[in-house]
Amino acid sequence: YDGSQMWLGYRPVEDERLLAAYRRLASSIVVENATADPVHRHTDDLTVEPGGSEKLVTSSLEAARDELARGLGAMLDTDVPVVDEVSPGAVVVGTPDSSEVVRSEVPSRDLDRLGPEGYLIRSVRGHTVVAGNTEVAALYGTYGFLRLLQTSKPIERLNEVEAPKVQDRWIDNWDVERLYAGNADTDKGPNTGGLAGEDGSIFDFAATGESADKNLPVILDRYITVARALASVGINGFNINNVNAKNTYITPEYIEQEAALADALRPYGIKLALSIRYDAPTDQRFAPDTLTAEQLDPTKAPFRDWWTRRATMIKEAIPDFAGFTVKANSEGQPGPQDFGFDHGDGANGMAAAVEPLGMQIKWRTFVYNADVDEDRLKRAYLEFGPIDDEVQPDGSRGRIADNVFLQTKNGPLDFQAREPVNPMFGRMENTNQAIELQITQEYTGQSTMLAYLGPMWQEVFNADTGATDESGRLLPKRKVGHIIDGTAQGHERTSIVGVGNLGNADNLTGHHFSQSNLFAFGRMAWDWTLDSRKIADDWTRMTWSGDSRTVHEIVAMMMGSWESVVSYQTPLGIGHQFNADIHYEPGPEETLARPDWSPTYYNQADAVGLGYDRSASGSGFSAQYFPSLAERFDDIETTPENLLMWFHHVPWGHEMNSGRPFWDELVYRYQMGVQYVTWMRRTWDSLEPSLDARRFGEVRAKLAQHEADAEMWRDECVAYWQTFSGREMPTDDGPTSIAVEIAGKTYDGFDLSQDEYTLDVPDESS
Ligand code: BDP
Repeated sequence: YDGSQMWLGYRPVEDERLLAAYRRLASSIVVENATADPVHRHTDDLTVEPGGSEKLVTSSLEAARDELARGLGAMLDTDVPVVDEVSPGAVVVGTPDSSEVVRSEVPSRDLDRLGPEGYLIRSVRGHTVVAGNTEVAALYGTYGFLRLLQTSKPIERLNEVEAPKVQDRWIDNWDVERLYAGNADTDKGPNTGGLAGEDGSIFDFAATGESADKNLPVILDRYITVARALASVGINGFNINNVNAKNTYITPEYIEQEAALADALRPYGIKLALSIRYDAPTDQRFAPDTLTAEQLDPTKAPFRDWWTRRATMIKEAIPDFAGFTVKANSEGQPGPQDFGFDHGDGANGMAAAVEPLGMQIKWRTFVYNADVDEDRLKRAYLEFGPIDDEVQPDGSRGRIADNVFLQTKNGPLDFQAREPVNPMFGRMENTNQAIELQITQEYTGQSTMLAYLGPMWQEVFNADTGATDESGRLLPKRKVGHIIDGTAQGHERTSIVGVGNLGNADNLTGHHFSQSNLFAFGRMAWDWTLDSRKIADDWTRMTWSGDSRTVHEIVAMMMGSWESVVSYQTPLGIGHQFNADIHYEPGPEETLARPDWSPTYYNQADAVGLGYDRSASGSGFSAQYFPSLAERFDDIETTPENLLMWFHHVPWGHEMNSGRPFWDELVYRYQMGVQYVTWMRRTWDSLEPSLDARRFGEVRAKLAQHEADAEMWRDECVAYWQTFSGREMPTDDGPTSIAVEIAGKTYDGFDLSQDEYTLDVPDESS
């Protein structure tokens, strides 16, 4: 095992009784008409790289059939034949169109409830039927069925019904720039390159003029592996380039290569999308079809027609192309404001251009001003709120077109390990919104630190926005998850986007445990109410081992790992203490050219205390939340301690819930985070006998580095804060070594209170 199959390695089932049952209940495969409806293919002679072990399939049902043969064959250590006739033990996959068995055995009212992507898995008189309304849904069901075996579940009396809560479940792979994970060449720190085909990229695209030499397009083995892995968790969109977009991606040469990639991904239900630059029409490479800067008026024909022409060119090669993602007027990227228009005009101009082609625009809201006369965190809502609220000629509210999603990061700053929820969720009411989560670990240890982010996203989706209706009554459904799945505000179009972590490393994500974040993202994009611990348990069984002690220990490591990163990097709500550029090491003392990129701007350290006052007495950012939340954040006593310094300049002597002064608590937090890593390293060592040598060794080496770097964070930050607090280092002089409960198990030796490692997820009914 080298990790290159991710969670689809299909280890042989070890438990004898389970194996016998599985062999009896999954003894043949029936997929009628598996190749009857080949999906569109633009590129003739598409081939997998020489020597590749993956294969190109022509339809989703063929993909399902092959995956079953491969997965069952490997797990049951016997050939499971593909046959035409159903007999006891058959696993039948299909849709009402493709399969006689589905038509006769699954009542149509059961299928009606599934929608286009949902599936059911049902035991019927000794065989199993996996059915959906579309071929892709049947493929999702196939992966769902295989997952049962991969996680040692009984498959005797199955009656599973699954349908995604959200329609668009996308990866934005920030290839290659900012590839924090998955890069085979650099272990730590991002690349600064920019194009697919450059160092670290998962894609081997040829640069302009090179395709003939490279004999491209060729489909690399790993594209198919990735397609299978993404489909196995229901990802259905793949934006392949960085948001700081290069126009190369919309040149004919790249479009050809993208079309080949789209052809390979299509059977897996994955649509391609691209990030673009707002001012691409002025690029001389597109001459004679270039515009002048004056023609970048998003309300007029030249701009819109240009984008329609370009999108049409893409659609001819990629008929199901999903659309464009736009980072405009953000961190130096061009946008409508450069030409006297606002974000609404820009988004609507692009949207009108692609609407006739059935495409959509994802317009990012990650905007802030260079001139920080006010709190950077307030910027997005200041820009977009009024557009969302604007009364339209027909009396409705909200100016932004329906084929636009505003794509907003979970927190108001920038993917910090813990942030309060972004007030845009809830406060924006009349605009389709996509949430953007960061799978690649930019601020959470990159490809060095073991940080399972499932619990973070669980916290995000379950965060209470405090949303009220017009009369001020709390909405019954007001969690971030409800906003995103459309149920809170009645939106029909829904979307979740994860910034991906795929690169050219053997295991595709750099750290073996980063795979768990891709897996968890997909599972939660499908159903945000899933429990991150159960997801970790599934992933561990699928990826590492079926042995229950091993699984238990690995899951325990994973469950506390994110909180420990928070503790030794940015505890108690202190955001963005990273040194410039790299976003890996600490730099609390740094003041950069721009204040709002500077750790000192965020920490506001002085002799009084630490943290940024964003309450009513400070920047007033808290007022962007619904009133109940604003009140809570305005008062230092009611602000959750894990968000304290997001909202308050906390005096060094402030008494914390533990009874300790803030300074002591802060130091303990740093220490606790480090101790957790030490505990993980030791626990991992103890698992050596039950794990494969290569991956065990690779994770072991990462954990050693992880521990050293966690210590560096603690030592640098604490020493720097001490120059302001002037206080003694607290020592462990009492009953401070409190046992910590992580994932149901108690561990000794952490110097902090128990609840720090347990998830505080409000009850669904609340
Ligand atoms: C920041 C990254 C930067 C991205 C930016 C964004 O450091 O590379 O371009 O987010 O989301 O976190 O646009």
